[in-house]
Amino acid sequence: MTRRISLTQYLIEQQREHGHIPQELRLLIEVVARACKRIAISVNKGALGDILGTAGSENVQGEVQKKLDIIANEVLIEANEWGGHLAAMASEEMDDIYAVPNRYPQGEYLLLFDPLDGSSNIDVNVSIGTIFSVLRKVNNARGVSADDFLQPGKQQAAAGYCLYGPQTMLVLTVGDGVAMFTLDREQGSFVLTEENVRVPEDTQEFAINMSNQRHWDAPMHRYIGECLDGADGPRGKNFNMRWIASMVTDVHRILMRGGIFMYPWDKRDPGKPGKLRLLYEANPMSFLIEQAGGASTNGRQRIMALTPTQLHERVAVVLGSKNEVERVTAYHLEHD
Ligand code: AHM
Ligand code: MG
Repeated sequence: MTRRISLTQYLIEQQREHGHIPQELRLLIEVVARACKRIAISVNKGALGDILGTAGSENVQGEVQKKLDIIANEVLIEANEWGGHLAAMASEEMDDIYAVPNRYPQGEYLLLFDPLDGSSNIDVNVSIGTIFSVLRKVNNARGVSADDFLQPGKQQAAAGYCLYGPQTMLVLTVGDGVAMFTLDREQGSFVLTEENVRVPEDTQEFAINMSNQRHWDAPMHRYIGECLDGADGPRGKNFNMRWIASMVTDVHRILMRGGIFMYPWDKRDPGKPGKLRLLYEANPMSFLIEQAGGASTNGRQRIMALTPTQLHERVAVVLGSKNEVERVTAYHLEHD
């Protein structure tokens, strides 16, 4: 059975015994966790907290913002701006970066987040989440700009998500495997419930929005076609399908029992590399999946090796059980 220790104790062990994280990073993760607890309270209130529905505004990507998108974004900023660990934050819901105001001390870290992932599920009471990623500001010059955030995902110091589901769970990596914490509401603290999470290398379960099938490229038709052919087809086995439309929830299932998640490039908007955001969604999820022994590519290259050129850059995503991700990637490379 997993040791029942708190997130604080886990992080202190990472700092003290394993030397994995400096104190500043530990405190930063604790603040993110505290913000997620506040978001969880709002999520749980639902209609009683007047948090459902749209806010009447659009984000930089032209998507209609939900009230909860905005609330979660504000909670994360307010919780993190004064602690002294951060130089700036960037969010899926903000056009530009948010530099820590001058009245607070400046730290060396950069925090990136998708404050409320799975927005289409908010109003229908289906699991949603918060995704976060931590980078170090490598440029020592004074001040901070969007360019400081344009680092490949392999440079992440930490990443994780908080899942607001039947249980509220925080899932974290600081580059030493993946740990999962469940919120104990009576104690008000996250308690370690899963350590050394491993994604099985093989799977018979895929996650993709099948309604986009007609827009896919040939390698995706081939891969999914073979899965659908089942035991009589070239794969010789049957596949099951799941699609929650909350990446946090689909990735959580894959961390727990394996599977492959795909949001590929498609012909609806040929100039757009994919739907999901590299910095706020693909990189942190790739870090978690790789730390659990899985793989993550954009169909051709390792996602965490990509150097972003803009803050809100999008990317195609294929992640999860290693052998399936390698197969999808090989199909793309063979086709090129
Ligand atoms: P969001 O950050 O605006 O919620 O969008 C991201 C979500 C992912 O969580 C999910 O995998 C995907 O969008 C679902 O897209 P679709 O509705 O096209 O199936
Ligand atoms: Mg999202």
